[in-house]
Amino acid sequence: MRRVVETKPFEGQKPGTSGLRKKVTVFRQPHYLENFVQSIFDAQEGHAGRLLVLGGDGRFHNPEAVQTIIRMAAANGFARMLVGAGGLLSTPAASHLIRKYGAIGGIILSASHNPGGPDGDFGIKYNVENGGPAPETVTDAIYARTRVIDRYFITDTPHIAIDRPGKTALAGMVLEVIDPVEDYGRLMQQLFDFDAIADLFRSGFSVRFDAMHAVTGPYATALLESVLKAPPGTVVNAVPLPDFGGAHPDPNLVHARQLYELMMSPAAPDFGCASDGDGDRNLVIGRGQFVTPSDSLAVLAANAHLAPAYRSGLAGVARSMPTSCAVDKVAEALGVKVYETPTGWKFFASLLDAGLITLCGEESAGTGSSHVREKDGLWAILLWLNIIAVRRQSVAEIVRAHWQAYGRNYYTRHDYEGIDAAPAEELIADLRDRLDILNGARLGNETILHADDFEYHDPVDGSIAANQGVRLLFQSGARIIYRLSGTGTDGATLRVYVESYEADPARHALDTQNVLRPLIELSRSIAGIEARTGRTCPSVIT
Ligand code: VG1
Ligand code: CO
Repeated sequence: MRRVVETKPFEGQKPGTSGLRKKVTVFRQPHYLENFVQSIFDAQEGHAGRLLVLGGDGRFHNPEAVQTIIRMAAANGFARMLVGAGGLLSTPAASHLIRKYGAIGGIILSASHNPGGPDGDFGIKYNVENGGPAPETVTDAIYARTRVIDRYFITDTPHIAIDRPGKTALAGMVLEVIDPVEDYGRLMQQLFDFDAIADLFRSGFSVRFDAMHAVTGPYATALLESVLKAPPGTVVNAVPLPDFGGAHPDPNLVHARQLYELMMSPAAPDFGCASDGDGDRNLVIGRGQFVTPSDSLAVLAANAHLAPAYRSGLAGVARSMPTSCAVDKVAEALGVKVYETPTGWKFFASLLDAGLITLCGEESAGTGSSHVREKDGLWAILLWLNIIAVRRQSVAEIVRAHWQAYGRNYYTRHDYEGIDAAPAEELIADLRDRLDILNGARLGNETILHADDFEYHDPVDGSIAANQGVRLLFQSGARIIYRLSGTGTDGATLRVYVESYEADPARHALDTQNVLRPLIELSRSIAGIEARTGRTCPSVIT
């Protein structure tokens, strides 16, 4: 039955971040998970009698955490819970369930693209009633609670079977275990022309979807293979594993190397794609043609009207500040507004709720739309396939025609991972201190037109998010941006984003790192990266 357990305040998530991400070893400490879950519940007034959604990406510690959270939800007076069978739900599927069934919110167990396993990472995200990540008012309230918490509620229920769909009663709460794919699959069929995509597959168009042993395996297998009849084996690494098979479930050119190499080889299928741990990111690679996430957002915005859900056009678009300006050109051509937001999906969710935008995305391989309030990996891949099914062109043809029409934004992100937190913070602080000097500075062939620390004013609720990254905007249209990651669990990660614009089609097939080399060198010298961090090169280039 319901038990009250005494506990002590603890260090929860940092204010301003939308989830708690820590090593599994931290989460396994007595009361740690319980404290955070109780802090979430305590911060949500009126949760008694409501519905809660729960699922995760299947990583190590997922099963234990699901058991604990179900017992705590029952003890905290929730009326009903929807839990994905096997404890699985992708982030976008959880967002959809919250919205569709009117839940007060949902708990998603994932550390996204971070590695899993006993020595890997675990995480909890809390999404609110609109299906999106908790806004700062809520995360601040949760944080405040973690500083004073002194008890949590839990039931003594023995192990709860959640392997198969079904309904049970648990200490006054109705627990519904549901197929994690069904509702989401139905939504995708409403948005896209599944007949056209099935025709494309029937014509011999070949796809490889790398699920990276993470949560999208069951989703992609159900939709691509069972519904759309792509040949069996189209989805690889399809079974979610607690340690993702020992790899990082991060769909970038480092961790999805095998897929990249296949796509650049003579054996390449027509379309290669991948998603991350919790299914909200996407990577798209055509035969011989890598698509940067920033370009992907721009191409999807320019072509979305070819899919049924977006036939009547886009209300507006949004990109995170570090994302390349490629989509801005499309918005201009479409005559719609483009919003520039800080990194993180909660800012998009506010614009989506207000109906100001239909499509949005981030350079970190996240793209999404008004259909949910999270980025959605499989959705982006299906939109690409719907567009190809209508245009009947290869990815390379579509991307090159796009550059021809709008110009090309050469773009790269250099990550310096696992550096010490103190010098990383000093590096950013020092850039902030020098903004006045940088403003108008002439550096080689480039002049900085504008230097600032990005500050966002939400047009819907007027809230302000300051210190969102140092921007150097050059006269040529080039940009260099510096910010520190908010999602790592080892030291600090410095992200440097470098971009330049090229209108001339004769210069559209050049090597990105070569084109950007002078700017990359500037980015290193302006911030004194080597002197401050000891790093002579980034650990990940995307
Ligand atoms: C990273 C990405 C950011 C993304 C966030 C969550 O954050 O850069 O664009 O929104 O991860 O993605 P940061 O602070 O490390 O740069 V996921 O797939 O964890 O939900
Ligand atoms: Co993710």
